[in-house]
Amino acid sequence: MAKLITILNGPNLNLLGQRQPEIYGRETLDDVARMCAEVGRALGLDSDLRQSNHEGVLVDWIHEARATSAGIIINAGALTHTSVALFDALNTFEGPVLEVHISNIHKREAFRHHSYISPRADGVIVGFGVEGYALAMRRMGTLVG
Ligand code: CA2
Repeated sequence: MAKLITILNGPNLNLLGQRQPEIYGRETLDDVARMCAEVGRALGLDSDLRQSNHEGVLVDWIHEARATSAGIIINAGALTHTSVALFDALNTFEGPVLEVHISNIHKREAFRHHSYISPRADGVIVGFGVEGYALAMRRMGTLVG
C-alpha cells in the first residue's frame, strides 16, 4: 500500500494564485495539490494537502497524521514565526518533517527570518516558489521509501 504524506498549509495560503503573484506566483493551492499527487504517483506515495487559517486545526491535523502518515510537509505560513504549539505538535510526530516556504523568507522582513518549525524539520526548502513542494515530495520518496 502507498505511504501517505500529509501536506499542511497555514494562514492565508488559501489565497495562493489570487494575490501578490510577484511574491507567491500564479499557481493555486489546487495546482500544488495536483503537482504533489503527480510527483507522489511516480514514487509510490499518496498525498493529502490541507490548508487552515486556524492554528488549533493544524495541531489537530498533525496529531491525526501520527496515525495515518509516513511524513509531513508543512508550510505554516505566518505561524512559522510565532507558533510554539506547532513545534510541540510536530515533536509528537515520529516520521520525517520537511518545511517549505514559497518565498525566500531570509530575503524578506527580519521577523520572517526565525522559524519555530525549523529546529524540528529534517529539511527546509525556501524560495523555490511552489516547486518547493514538489522537491519536498521527491525528498520524502528518499526518506520514507
Ligand atoms: O513564503 C512562504 O511560503 C510563507 O510561509 C508565506 C506566508 C508568510 O507569512 C511566511 O513568512 C512565508 C504568508 C502566506 C500568505 O499567502 C498568500 C498567498 C497569496 C496571496 C496572499 C497571501
